Amino acid sequence: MLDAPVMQAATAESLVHVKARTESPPGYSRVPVPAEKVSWATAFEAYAPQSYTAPQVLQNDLTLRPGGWADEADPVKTVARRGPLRSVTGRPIQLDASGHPLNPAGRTGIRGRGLLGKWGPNFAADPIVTRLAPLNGELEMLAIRRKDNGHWAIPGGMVDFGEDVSATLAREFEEETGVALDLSDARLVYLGYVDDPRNTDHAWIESTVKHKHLDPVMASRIAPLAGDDAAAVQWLPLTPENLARLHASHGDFVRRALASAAAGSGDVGTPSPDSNESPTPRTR
Ligand code: RP5
Repeated sequence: MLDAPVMQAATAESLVHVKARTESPPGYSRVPVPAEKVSWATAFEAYAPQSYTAPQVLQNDLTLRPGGWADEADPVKTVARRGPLRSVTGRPIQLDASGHPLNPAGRTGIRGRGLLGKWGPNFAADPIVTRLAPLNGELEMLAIRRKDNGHWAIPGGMVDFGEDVSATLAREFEEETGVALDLSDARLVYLGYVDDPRNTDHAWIESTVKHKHLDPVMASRIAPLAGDDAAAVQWLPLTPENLARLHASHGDFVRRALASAAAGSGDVGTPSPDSNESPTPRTR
């Protein structure tokens, strides 16, 4: 069962996005959405965004192609096939008049699915693994540099069809960093919406984020090596500057992990005060 603080985080603080309406991966052309017009509850008569769904998404329609990983082009057919769409927290997803799922964080300036395969929530898993640096005791996270935008990130990824999210956490961690690690005791720190640059009005990423802190012996036993999906891997010092530059909502996720550890066992050492501040509703 989910605990109350996590549910609260997933349904309130996280539902404000900035990157999902200001950053545009290749192929995306977003119309501007002023902060005061983000909410679907606010009238925005002039709002007429383009629709974009990447060719590789359309080519991987799982109802047409064996081994495909994307929903069909018509979201009405998707709901008929999959049943009502639900968020990772179990909350029902709202549909617009034409049957398109509505991004729970509001307008993004673009319709369609962009680079995302699923209508509505696309589920991801993010394993945060930390240690204290052997030389200076600084708190660090094993991070990867993403190939798509060059940003440092948690070594996470998408949940495969039918895959248990705990399996995704370990699989993605190993694929991205080359380290096979038992994450069964990792602590759940966040469940919900991700402010990802690929999000659209009708398709977005939601994640399960877990944290594990390695003691010096465990940390010394692993030898990270960047996998195919990563341009680089390294122990990244968790300074405020580095947290602010992380991909998507990953800086917020790490802050939540550190706050949660500090409130619980406090077994991650003492990060700098700024990197251990309480999560804010939206920082990017
Ligand atoms: C992020 O994108 C999620 O938090 C997760 O880390 C990642 C999943 O996408 P891919 O890495 O598979 O592209 O927003």
